[in-house]
Amino acid sequence: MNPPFPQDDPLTAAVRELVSAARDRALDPNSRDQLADAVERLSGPLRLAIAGRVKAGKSTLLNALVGEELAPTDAGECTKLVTWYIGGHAAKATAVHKNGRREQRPFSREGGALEVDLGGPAEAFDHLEVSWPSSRLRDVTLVDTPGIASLSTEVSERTSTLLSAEDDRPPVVDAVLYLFRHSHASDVRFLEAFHDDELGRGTPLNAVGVLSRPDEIGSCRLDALTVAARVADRYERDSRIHRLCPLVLPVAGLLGQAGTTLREEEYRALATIAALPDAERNELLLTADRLLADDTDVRLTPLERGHLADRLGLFGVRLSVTLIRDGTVGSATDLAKRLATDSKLEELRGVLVRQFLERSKLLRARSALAVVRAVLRRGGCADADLIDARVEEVMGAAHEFVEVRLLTGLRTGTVGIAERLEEEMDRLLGGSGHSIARRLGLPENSSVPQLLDAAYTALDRWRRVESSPLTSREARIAARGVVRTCEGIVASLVPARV
Ligand SMILES: Nc1nc2c(ncn2[C@@H]2O[C@H](COP(=O)(O)OP(=O)(O)OP(=O)(O)O)[C@@H](O)[C@H]2O)c(=O)[nH]1
Ligand SMILES: [Mg+2]
Repeated sequence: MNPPFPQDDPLTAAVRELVSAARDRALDPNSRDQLADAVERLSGPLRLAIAGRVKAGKSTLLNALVGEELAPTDAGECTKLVTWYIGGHAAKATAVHKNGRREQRPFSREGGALEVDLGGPAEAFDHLEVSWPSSRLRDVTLVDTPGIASLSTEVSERTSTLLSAEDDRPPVVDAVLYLFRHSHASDVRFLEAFHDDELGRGTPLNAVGVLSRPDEIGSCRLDALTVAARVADRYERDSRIHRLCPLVLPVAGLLGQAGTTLREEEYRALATIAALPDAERNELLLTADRLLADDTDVRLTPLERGHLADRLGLFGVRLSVTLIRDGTVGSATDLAKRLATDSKLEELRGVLVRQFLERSKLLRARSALAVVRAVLRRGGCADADLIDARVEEVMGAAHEFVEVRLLTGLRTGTVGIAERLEEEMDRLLGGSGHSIARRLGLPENSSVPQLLDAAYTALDRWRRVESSPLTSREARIAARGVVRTCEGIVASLVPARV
């Protein structure tokens, strides 16, 4: 018998019961293990992969999100491996072999990032698991992936395998943060592959885009981040990208990482540059090469300047020096705060909470059902018809799944709703964020009466669409889904008013 899970919401409880029933009917050890793992995952942290092209800044962003330098960011054996960072009591590294064998490996942390001694070439392993005591890893496991479209197809394949479902295998992660550096065909192809199937693969609900290394746009000029915000906006509106990942945020991982880990001596070095005479300072900050040159008589060694360039990038050094010079910041703490703000890391955290963590139960339930479906497809479970019918039943009964189905249908053009209503429908169903304010298209700090007013208006409108004789059958079903969403919003706001 299963242990009781009093904290389970009705959806998780139904899925847990269903996956456990399938596990008890598994016809081979592999299917049983997969289903048992799926049951475990229902109560585990959300698995979020950070993916993108080579050198997009994935590992740097992961470090910034954890607030510690963990993931190695230069070329080494470990950057070729998928690495999971899991919250745990003790720090340890486990290499998982291709045949599933797990082996604890020694690691060091001298130059900052973790260096795991794999004891063999990366190709010999499936992935690496790093357990680390960090509160930031409590609700989410971060999965660092090798760059796609890399020189080595083997490495690219590993990443695609992790992120997409194959016929007999569900996806390993629940959600993905996808880093774009610049518009590139392979970015869109990658997202499309991840988006194929409503249940197992990416949907607008489990992919968020990040325009990475935004500080480098336009030769690292001081207005780079403003320009980047416009570029991200354009990406967001690009219909191909929007369909696959509705939000694109510019996030400077390097600045974010520096913002959480800036040291006093780094601040002093920046202040030394700020104090230089104008001509000398301008010359030094002209290009990355000038900053590192050894023919200048600044009181910092090329090594010290190289360190600043690695930690902050040319933009970060320029910005910090400007802020120190004009007196906007007067200490390492001030500067760290400002860098963290400018990096937009907090915005990203907010979006992750909205898009993923608040929906994590749904995403995990989806992943678990995908496992059941995969096992059923390859005949790994007895009473297949019965279990399949239960999957359909659970998916039909949970309104969250209805929303996902409608959103997917909307984006693939199969719900038959009038074009002028599409945008609102997308928003109400949570396509751009799960919070009530986001769904209603209002600012996050709106008052309950404002929200309620908008919710009643939307409810009214969608009831009319549902009952209109001009509405087609498919569109009526879709409108009914939106009405239910609006009713849910109203119901959740009404008790807050009294
Ligand atoms: N200027 C700037 N540089 C960045 C930023 N993020 C990462 N970098 C630099 O870009 C290089 C690659 O960063 P990584 O974090 O290793 O990128 P990655 O995507 O993990 O690379 P691979 O794993 O090798 O594909 C490093 O030199 C980073 O310092 C950023 O926001 N701004
Ligand atoms: Mg990396």
